[in-house]
Amino acid sequence: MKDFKRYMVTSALPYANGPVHIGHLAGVYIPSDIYVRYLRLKGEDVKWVCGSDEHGVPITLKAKKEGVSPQEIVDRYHNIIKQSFIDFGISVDIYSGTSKKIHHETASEFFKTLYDKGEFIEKTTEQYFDKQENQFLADRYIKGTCPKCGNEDAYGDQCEKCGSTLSPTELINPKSTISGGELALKETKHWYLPLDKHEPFLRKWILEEHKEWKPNVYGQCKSWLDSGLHPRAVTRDLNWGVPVPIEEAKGKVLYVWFDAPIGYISATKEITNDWEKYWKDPETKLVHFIGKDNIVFHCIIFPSMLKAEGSYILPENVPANAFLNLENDKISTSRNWAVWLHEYLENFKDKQDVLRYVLTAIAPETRDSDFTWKDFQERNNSELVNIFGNFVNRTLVLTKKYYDKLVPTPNIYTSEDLAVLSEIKTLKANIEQNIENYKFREALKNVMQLARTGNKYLADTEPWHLIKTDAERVKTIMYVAMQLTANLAILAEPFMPFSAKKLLKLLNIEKISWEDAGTEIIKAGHIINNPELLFPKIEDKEIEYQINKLLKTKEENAKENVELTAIKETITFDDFQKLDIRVATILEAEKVKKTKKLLKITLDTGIDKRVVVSGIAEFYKPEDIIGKQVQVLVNLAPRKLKGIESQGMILMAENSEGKLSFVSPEKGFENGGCIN
Ligand code: B3M
Ligand code: ZN
Repeated sequence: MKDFKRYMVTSALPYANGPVHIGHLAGVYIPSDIYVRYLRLKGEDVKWVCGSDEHGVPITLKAKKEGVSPQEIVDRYHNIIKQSFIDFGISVDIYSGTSKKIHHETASEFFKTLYDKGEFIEKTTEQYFDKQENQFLADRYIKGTCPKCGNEDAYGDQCEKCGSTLSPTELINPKSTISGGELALKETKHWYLPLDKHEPFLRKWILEEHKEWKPNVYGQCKSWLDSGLHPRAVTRDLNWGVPVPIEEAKGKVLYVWFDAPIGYISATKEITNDWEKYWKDPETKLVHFIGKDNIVFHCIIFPSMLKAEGSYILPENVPANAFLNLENDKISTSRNWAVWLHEYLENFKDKQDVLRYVLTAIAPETRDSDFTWKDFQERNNSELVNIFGNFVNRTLVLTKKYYDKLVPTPNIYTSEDLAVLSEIKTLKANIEQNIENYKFREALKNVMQLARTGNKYLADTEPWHLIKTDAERVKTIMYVAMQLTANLAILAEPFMPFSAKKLLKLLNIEKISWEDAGTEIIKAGHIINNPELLFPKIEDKEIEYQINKLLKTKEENAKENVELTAIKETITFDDFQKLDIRVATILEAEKVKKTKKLLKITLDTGIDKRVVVSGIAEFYKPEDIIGKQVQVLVNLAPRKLKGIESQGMILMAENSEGKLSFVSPEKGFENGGCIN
């Protein structure tokens, strides 16, 4: 392992178009906070930066919708996010933002350097232009019919029904999602970063030199590299962002993913004149904390930019996490399926550490994980209250009771005492190793193990009985328990800083450092303060309140979905008459190979036998639907899906959650019967 002189830590810049929720905390901000707090306690030279990502199309759209300027949106959410971070003890050295002048200058300069070095290629291509809105559209804002599965709601970059990656020009009947209007292809010139040129370097740097990266990160990089890199446009036709600093590119801005990571550098400039030391000296260890959807940007694109620039160091590690779900459902801002940090605090005042604890204990470090309110309560009551809190409280209360808050002088240690004291050392070493390897869940388990050890030690030695028969022995026991408690205050600090601080106050200790941990920290004769409870119990009714709140959200979403799909535009009877819908019976069904959703179904329509390919495999097993009667649109123009000609469409009902169901006639209807 290389020895580093200093650390530069970055955490993904949250988009300033919404508040932050538990998923953000669990995935990125708590892990990085633990890491940095640990480094600081060790006395390392570390800078940690974050800020809002204030560019990009979603922000401009939100602004348009509300009839305000993008800057207004950005300022609003920047402040909310910043406050949430402060409230939860996310101890960044700076929470900046990418609409600041210093960032515009830094990003602009960075682009200019690459431009002058000839690191870009220029390409003129045809892109979709929304005539009504008078703007080019990002792929996500174009919708149309998927050429592969016929889904009419496919996006310009992806079809969510069949999972194919698309480009907007592949869509049939593309429309603007902003104006709903027609699109025209128009020529436009952009600057591309030739990732293909950097491929050999990336292969060597990641695949050979960074085999220690987390398997999910390494694996994603490998699969990107193996499928071949292509030039990637780093400019956009948009009026919100960092203007491209060349004459020819008037009216264009830098692609948000080009400027955002440079935001890390801009923010560092704001906090130290020595910023270059942190970004350019090979003795600096650069670590990016991110979520899994940002891997390619931090492992492939940003490093290519840094490499092309030439004077920067590259990240030593990119410990990306998977996603956190909420009550078994994907967290979603648009469906309001989230626990928002500012709302949490309204209901659980002063319980930041409980959330920090639970989110670390269930952190999505290797795969997606699930937050449930029941588990939250359970972990608080049976772990924080019963184990950690209980041990600490017993130690403090007994010390007050037996010695009037004075730490007693120990006598000779028994093997039991020595075992406990040496376990502190072992656990400290384990915690260090786990934190340094980004295994924060494990590290937290080590901390809890220390509290468990303390509880067991007291339960085994029973000072409350012994005090009547062997008061001298109790002095040693309480002295050892006190050392354990003080060690807990240090070792738990990175994870639960508020409780650690409170505990230190109860112990009447002012300054701590990581170095002290593992030793006998509190001297005999030291006077502690009056005991107080660290963690109160969480009652059933508090949890029921949260669960009900989520149930309400579910109901509202369902209602809204029904409203959304309720009424299409009016058509005439003649329009309807054009549809030839028949009753048919399913004769055969099988899965279409290499697809998740498609079934190949042979039908008896009463008129003929025909094959239809239908996207229902997630809801029906082939063997279960043979013999079933369904409704089929028989005069739909045939089309090929995965090489199979589909001659019609089975009508399905879709509910608010996207579940599909056949619309079957009552039993035993004759095939070929018309629906009209
Ligand atoms: N703004 C966050 C996200 O994808 C994105 C991170 C930028 S880090 C430079 O949610
Ligand atoms: Zn599709």
